[in-house]
Amino acid sequence: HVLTLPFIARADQAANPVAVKLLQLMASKQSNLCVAADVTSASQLISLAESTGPYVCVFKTHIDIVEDFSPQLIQDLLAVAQKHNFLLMEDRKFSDIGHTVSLQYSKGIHNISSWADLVTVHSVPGEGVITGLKSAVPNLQRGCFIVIEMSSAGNLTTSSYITLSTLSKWLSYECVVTASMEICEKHPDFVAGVVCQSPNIVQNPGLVQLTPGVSLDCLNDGPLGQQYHSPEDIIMSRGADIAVVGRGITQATDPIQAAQEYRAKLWAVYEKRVSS
Ligand code: 5IU
Repeated sequence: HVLTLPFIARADQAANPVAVKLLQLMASKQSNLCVAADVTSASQLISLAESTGPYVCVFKTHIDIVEDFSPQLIQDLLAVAQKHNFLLMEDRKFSDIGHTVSLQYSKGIHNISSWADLVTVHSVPGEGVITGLKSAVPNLQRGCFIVIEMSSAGNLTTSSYITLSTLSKWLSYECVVTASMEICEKHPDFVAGVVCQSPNIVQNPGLVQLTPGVSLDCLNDGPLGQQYHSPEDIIMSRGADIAVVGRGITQATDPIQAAQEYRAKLWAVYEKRVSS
């Protein structure tokens, strides 16, 4: 079963080169922690990468929120990623037609495809969104994660309230999951994994499950709609391979200590899962 298979064994079964690298890196670095670097200045972004870098497998950015962005920031980020051996994921959530996303990916001031090992993408537009992204990077080793379920309250990607009266909602949810997984299977060279909240969506051991909404201290962020779960819940019950932690680390009094604590707790649950 995919959940009890060690990352290193799954690396052999991954078709996307970034997924292979990621699974190997997670095993060697003993980290299934992705930090969500939702910060708005270049200096904050670099200092967070420097301080949490030794403990993470993926450093996830929203590059469009950086107010003093410059190409130098990318050079600095790449240098820190190499120094501390982590991958860069731009959480762009591409969601337009293929032609447009190919331009958003490889043009404009952020030139995402030139530096981000991984990007996130919504499956809503259909397969063209993947072929569009792929067409922009024919010669680069790049990968994407397809968003299937979100962590936010009231999101339209949940099947959790199945009753007869909501049967049609449940059926359409099942269709979204099935169709999204079909897109994954059709593009194994480019799809590294999926973003979701439930186990059993990922059946292919070569695909990685990334799951946001993790906190040791909070259950939610009030009216903003985020919903948090414990490391135990996210790795064991929800099937996450990689857990995404943002404010639990970035807003901690001591982000280094928080990153160490999240890494240790998340890795311990993964070890328990593979030995069960
Ligand atoms: N993120 C989510 N939920 C999702 C998806 C992405 O929270 O369903 I898809 C992103 C947003 C943010 C990070 O960058 O993950 C979580 O940050 P906090 O741990 O601060 O809530």
